Amino acid sequence: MATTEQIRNVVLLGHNGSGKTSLAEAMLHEAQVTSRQGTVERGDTVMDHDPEERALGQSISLAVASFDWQGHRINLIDTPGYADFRGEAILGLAAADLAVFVIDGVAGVQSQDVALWRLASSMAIPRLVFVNKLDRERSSFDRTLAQVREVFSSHADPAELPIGEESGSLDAMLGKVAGFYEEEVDNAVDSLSSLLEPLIMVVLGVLIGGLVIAMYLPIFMLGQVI
Ligand SMILES: Nc1nc2c(ncn2[C@@H]2O[C@H](COP(=O)(O)OP(=O)(O)OP(=O)(O)O)[C@@H](O)[C@H]2O)c(=O)[nH]1
Ligand SMILES: [Mg+2]
Repeated sequence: MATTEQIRNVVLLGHNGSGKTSLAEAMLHEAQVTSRQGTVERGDTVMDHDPEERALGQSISLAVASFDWQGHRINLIDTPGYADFRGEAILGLAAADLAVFVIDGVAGVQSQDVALWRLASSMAIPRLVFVNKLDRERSSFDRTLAQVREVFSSHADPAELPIGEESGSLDAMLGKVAGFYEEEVDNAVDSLSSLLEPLIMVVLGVLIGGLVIAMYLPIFMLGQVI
């Protein structure tokens, strides 16, 4: 049983379709609340539980799910992004200790994001931005961060960095990782050869020396005998 100090009410906000429900689903799965991660496409997410939401593939009303994380109880509030349902987002904000703005990394900061940011700001609620859909083509973390700084706050600083731009193309991501390892291997080979070179010279010197002695010793001994 969590004490009041251990409870955090976190609201997910953002333009419609930015991925709030999908993110909530990933968090619930990561926290082992669900055994299988639901998707909006399959219509089996925890947060979009209403048959109408599932049929439409979009959230209509606010939904709450809880999970334990690092000694805290997180009450996660998913809200709809459509302007028509702004009232639900306001309700979520009213109960929140923290607002997580889920921003589409392809579309960037959109109209609903701006309206909701102003609202959260006027309510003095701490805000965090999550740049989503970075696996998609034409997504950009840097471009979105620049927009966030321009539109939301110039003080926005990244706390986590994504592994790579457009990592959706697995090739590009693996290419980068492979490139990194290639560099590592090249460096290792370089340092090994710089270590081995003097050793090879010494071995060669000993071999040549031995060969010279082996050739001239019988002649020298023969000279002694004669
Ligand atoms: N490629 C990709 N697609 C995503 C990602 N997150 C969400 N989506 C897709 O984006 C669409 C919208 O996702 P939702 O989770 O319903 O977005 P939402 O913010 O909850 O939308 P509303 O409830 O209508 O405000 C769905 O088709 C998701 O599968 C992501 O990180 N990458
Ligand atoms: Mg949703």
